[in-house]
Amino acid sequence: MAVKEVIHIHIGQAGVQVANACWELYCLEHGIRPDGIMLYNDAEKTCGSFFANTGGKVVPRVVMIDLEPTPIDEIRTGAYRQLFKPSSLITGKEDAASNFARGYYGVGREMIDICLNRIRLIAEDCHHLQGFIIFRSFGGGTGSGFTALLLERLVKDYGKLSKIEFAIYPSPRISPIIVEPYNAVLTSHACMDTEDVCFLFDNEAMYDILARLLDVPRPTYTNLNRLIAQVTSCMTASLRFEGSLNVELVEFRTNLIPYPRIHFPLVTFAPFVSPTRAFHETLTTQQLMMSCFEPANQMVKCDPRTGCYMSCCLLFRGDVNPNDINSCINQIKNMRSIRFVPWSPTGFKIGINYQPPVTVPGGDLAALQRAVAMVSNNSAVRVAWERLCKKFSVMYSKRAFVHHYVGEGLEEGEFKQAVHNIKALSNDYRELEAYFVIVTGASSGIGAATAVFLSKLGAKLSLTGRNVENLQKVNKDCEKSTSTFLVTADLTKESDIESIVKNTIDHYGQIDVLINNAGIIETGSIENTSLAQYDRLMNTNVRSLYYLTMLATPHLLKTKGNIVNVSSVNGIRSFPGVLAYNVSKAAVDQFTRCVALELAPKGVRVNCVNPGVILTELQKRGGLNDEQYAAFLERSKQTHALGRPGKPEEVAATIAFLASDLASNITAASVPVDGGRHAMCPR
Ligand SMILES: Nc1nc2c(ncn2[C@@H]2O[C@H](COP(=O)(O)OP(=O)(O)OP(=O)(O)O)[C@@H](O)[C@H]2O)c(=O)[nH]1
Ligand SMILES: [Mg+2]
Repeated sequence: MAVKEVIHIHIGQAGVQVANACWELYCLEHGIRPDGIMLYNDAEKTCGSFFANTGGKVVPRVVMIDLEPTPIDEIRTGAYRQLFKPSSLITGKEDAASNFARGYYGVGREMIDICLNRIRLIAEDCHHLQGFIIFRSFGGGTGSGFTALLLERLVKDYGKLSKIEFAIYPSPRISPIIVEPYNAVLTSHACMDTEDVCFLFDNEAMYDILARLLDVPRPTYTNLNRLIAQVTSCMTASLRFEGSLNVELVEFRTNLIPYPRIHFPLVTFAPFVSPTRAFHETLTTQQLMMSCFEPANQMVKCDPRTGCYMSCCLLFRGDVNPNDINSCINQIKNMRSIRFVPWSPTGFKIGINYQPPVTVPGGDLAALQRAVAMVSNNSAVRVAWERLCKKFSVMYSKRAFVHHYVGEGLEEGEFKQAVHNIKALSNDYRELEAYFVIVTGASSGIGAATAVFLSKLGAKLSLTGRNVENLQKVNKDCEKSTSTFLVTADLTKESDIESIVKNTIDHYGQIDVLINNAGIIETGSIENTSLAQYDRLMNTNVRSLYYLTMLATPHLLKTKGNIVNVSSVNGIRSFPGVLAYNVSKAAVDQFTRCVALELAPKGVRVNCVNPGVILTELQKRGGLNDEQYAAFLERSKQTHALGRPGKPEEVAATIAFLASDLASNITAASVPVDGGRHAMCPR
């Protein structure tokens, strides 16, 4: 098979220092001495993609660029000085002073052509160049500014070739540079369309991994960089060794990036075991996989359980059994905390490379038989952007430090555009996380309040009701940013119920929550009720809910969603004068519990709320005139322990809670929202 070459480009201090660690490890893995001589002639270990072979001696296909000399001088005089071609080590005289604009406009422009020439020389030496791997920091002036400039030019010169980036995300705990949020936001904005994939490595996350899991209480850049090298090595093993899946750079893009902007996959690695603990710990393939879903093992601090996955690749190396992987995948698919977007099949892409991991002697990681790097596109990564934008905005609100950038040629408007773009990016991610919720009876009362409440939380709503005009009014009150979809439906008609589910699925593709809210009340006792009344109440309050739930269940099983029914205090207590209503609401409570038990093994929760008197039109519509209604409200002060009737928003809040993951351990519950009325007995 033809070798497809990759050129590494290391930019700025962080990029260059990471190069030290990466190439040290690559050399160890491929049996290459620090002077580039191959230790043994093992065809399996040759690495034509990363190294050019010039007759017994190999030379990394790499360019290192820094606007100042110090970090690269260390390579020029270090242990690996004979490995790299001197012409591929490019330095200027003065750095970009932690200023994006200096790296992009100022000193960067003076260096760009020479860098492109050196890259071209290496590219000309390749037969099937597949792309570039770029290492740099977000926070430095060179890393942020010069990289943006270089990427622009690379796109012009090398169009379709992959540009994959490993970017060091700033941590105030490690670096004292105040303007890093500016640089990070400006560079992310500038590179949005020029890089294909960008893997973030948050210095703080890695610091914590070293301190907590690897017994390195005060990690240095060397420790951090060796960690990055291990993870990178695992991610690129298949590009370097023969006989494995995922052999091309472009596959990262194809497999992980559903939309061009959403190109910041989360990287997780396992196992993190220090050499002193290596004798006690052997992780099975299954334990290894499970650790990939531990936030502590991630390179960015965020909680993927709150986000959703668009794609997921597990890249194994060493002694792993494909059967173990497959059985573990099935287990993972059933975990509630792992949520995929509806349009992405819950497919896990697996790569296995049977070469065991290698570690640097005296390093922080134990040499183990197997390791895994997981790269997944999860929307939770947006918090990394939100953190940056927040810090950016605090400084920018006072225009602090802006003059340094303007002085180097950056227009002030760029600041606004950049932060706007990155905020939009985090909203793009947020959109992907939205929950899709059906609310019946949404045109008034508790249903309307619930719709408005949920819209504020970012839910995508499918609102149903009989009255279009009222539905449209409610829609106006909903947050503009969330989309609502209206289905006019009369729940006493089977075909209307069917169309609620069908239209919602056609429109949104999924259902996460069903809120069965619609219901009616009528007064009537055993002495004056009728079968017609019984049918009306049972049809609207029970039969419709029964049928809608039936139809929605297959979709809720797919999303491991949940159901909230709106019952009443009348479902759990008995009151005279509203007989059919009481019976219907008792049925709703029983229905809730039974369905909850049926669906619990499949991860779907079912609960109901039991409101007391709530200030809505319900009672009036149920047959009370103004005078009677006023008296009823007055009496409510006595019948509710809290001394007042409730508000629709209070019920909405409880529904939202039950529908959310905050209630992940609640099912089959009837939750009174009735000011304590259910507990009161006359005395
Ligand atoms: N992980 C890691 N981070 C580093 C290293 N060196 C610097 N950083 C981080 O990178 C950011 C600073 O950027 P540098 O790479 O030093 O800056 P530069 O690209 O050389 O740009 P200028 O010096 O401003 O021209 C800070 O967030 C540092 O914490 C390193 O060796 N490893
Ligand atoms: Mg520097």
